[in-house]
Amino acid sequence: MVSRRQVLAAGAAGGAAALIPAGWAASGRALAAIPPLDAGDIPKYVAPLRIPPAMPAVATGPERDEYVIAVRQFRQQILPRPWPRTTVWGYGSTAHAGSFGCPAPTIMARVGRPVRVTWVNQLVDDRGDHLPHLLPVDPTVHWANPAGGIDHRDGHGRPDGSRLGYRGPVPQVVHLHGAHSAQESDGHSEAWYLPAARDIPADFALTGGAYAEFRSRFAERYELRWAPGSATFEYDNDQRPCTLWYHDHTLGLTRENVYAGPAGFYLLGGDDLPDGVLPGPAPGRDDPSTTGYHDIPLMIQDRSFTADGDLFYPGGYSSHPDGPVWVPGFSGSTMVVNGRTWPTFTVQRRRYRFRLLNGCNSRFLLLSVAANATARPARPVLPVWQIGSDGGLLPEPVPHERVALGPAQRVDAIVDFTDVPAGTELYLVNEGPDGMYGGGRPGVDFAPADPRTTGQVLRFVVTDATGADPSVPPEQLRLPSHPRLGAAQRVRRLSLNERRSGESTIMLLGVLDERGRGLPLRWSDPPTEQPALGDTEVWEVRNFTRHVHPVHLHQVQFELLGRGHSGGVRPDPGDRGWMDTVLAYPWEVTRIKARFDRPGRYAWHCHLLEHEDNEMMRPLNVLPRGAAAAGDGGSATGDGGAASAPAGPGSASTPTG
Ligand SMILES: [Cu+2]
Repeated sequence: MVSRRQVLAAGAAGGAAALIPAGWAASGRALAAIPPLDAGDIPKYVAPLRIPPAMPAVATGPERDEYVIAVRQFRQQILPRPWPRTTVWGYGSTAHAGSFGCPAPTIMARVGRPVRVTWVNQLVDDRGDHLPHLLPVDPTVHWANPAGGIDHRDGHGRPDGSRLGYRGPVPQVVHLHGAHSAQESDGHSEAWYLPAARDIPADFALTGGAYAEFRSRFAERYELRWAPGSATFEYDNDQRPCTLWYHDHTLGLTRENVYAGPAGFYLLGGDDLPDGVLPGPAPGRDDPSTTGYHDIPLMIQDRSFTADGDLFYPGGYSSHPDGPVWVPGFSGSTMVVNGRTWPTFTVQRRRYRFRLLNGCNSRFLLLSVAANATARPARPVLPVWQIGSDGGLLPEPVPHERVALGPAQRVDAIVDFTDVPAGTELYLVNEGPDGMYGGGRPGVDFAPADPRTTGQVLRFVVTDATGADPSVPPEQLRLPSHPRLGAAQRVRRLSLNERRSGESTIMLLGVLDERGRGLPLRWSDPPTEQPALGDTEVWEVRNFTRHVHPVHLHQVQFELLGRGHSGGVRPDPGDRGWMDTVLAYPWEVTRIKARFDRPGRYAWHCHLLEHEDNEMMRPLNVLPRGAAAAGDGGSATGDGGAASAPAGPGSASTPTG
């Protein structure tokens, strides 16, 4: 049993790396390995902020833009010199060897024009042999499990005695997070594929259980058959302009695949506002090298490193004798923005648009702009004007002193440096916790992140403006109105639960039983969330755990209706836009509304990647009209102010009005 005291002691000795508070680790011995690189020894604000360029396309045209994007292994200067470059994985265009990066180049898309991407798994060495994972892989969780062959893929594997666990070829599949994708292009967790390597053992499964079905569906729709080691997805871009991101989504391996680096932004532009109203531009595909950017994505991630500058992720952690075992949460010891630890960004005295993304595995961020990097509580000196959330612009700009950002969430924000004297240094600071988040206020309900390390994110150095700023000040900005969803046909009552599993406590999604208690279900249990095509549903998600979980639904952008003990508390202004990931607070009911208008197999899950990878994910199957099965967790409609009363287990009933 790891006590809080032991963990803190280990953290102090090891540079507060890989904290696993008692709340995350209900069992297991003390950490077997503490990374030797002390984050306090890394100088901050040395390297300039990296701004991911636009992803090169292989073809553009009126019908669609086409890309061929691979994931490869390479080295990138993430820590400041003289530390060596870090070996990472990342995406880039196969037609441009220099384009690979972490984060990857940004895919620039437009509403109404589809994007087709062939995603290639190129985790192979120079000879074409497979590369093993950069990090320990627990083969015993419910995961892709290629070594299990056709019969045991997408199941639990066996430990093979290695402390690093599975060392075979690494499965990959890409999910465009927040996209309104057809099922075959969604990046389903069981649609993974191995690289087309020379040395794959003959008894391995080359693809996940859903791959062949989605390959046929894609071939039927587009007359294009996926090549081995790849999948081609088409994104229709038939949704509001917004900030999406793409990342790996392999069953039971997402935490380590994403941690190793593969992720990028996908900016869906449109004409919801005239050009120039918002700060811009963002990087474009054919920009001259002198272009100044004022619309900048910031992917914020926590990472730990070894003394050699390699990525560190805990392995061999538990008492399990046979190899690495899943950890219930992860907190890195450094903050990495756009692929560099604690970068510095020279801004002009003008407005900037920042697409903030929390790309951490488990860490919650509480961000503000302060003049003092280490004072706590932080004293914000500039408001962060939120203009959008996951799914597009908000009804109106919302000024925040502090912005809360859970894993996978995006905040589209404007920061106005116009009145800041040149020469001023400001800091983006983080007061979220160095461990599991249960809600509440920093310094009152939990200790904020270490102000010397993970409590700092990015430095701004303000300089004079070199040109006029045509953008509208955020306090005068009028945002376009957006449609609200109509009445719901169904209310579904769902649960977030904590259960003992062997030596660990794991988190599970589920429904409610007849007494209104959480009835936890695993990924492989029969599907319960099966909306009828075209239906609008209210989901009431009861959190029976001590932790905040970011709940993500595929296919849809949803509205948050209410929170609180009965789900009747109106959302904060920043939560009144469209979202694909919502924070579900402990002991509260989080009520959301969504319309499911694409048929097929999708998923909903917790976006704490350690949770998602160990069963906190459930099928979301949208059924053709008339095919909605009984036992799909529905109940009478009730769109009003509060949660509906519990009914039978997974009971389904028709709407009453
Ligand atoms: Cu969770």
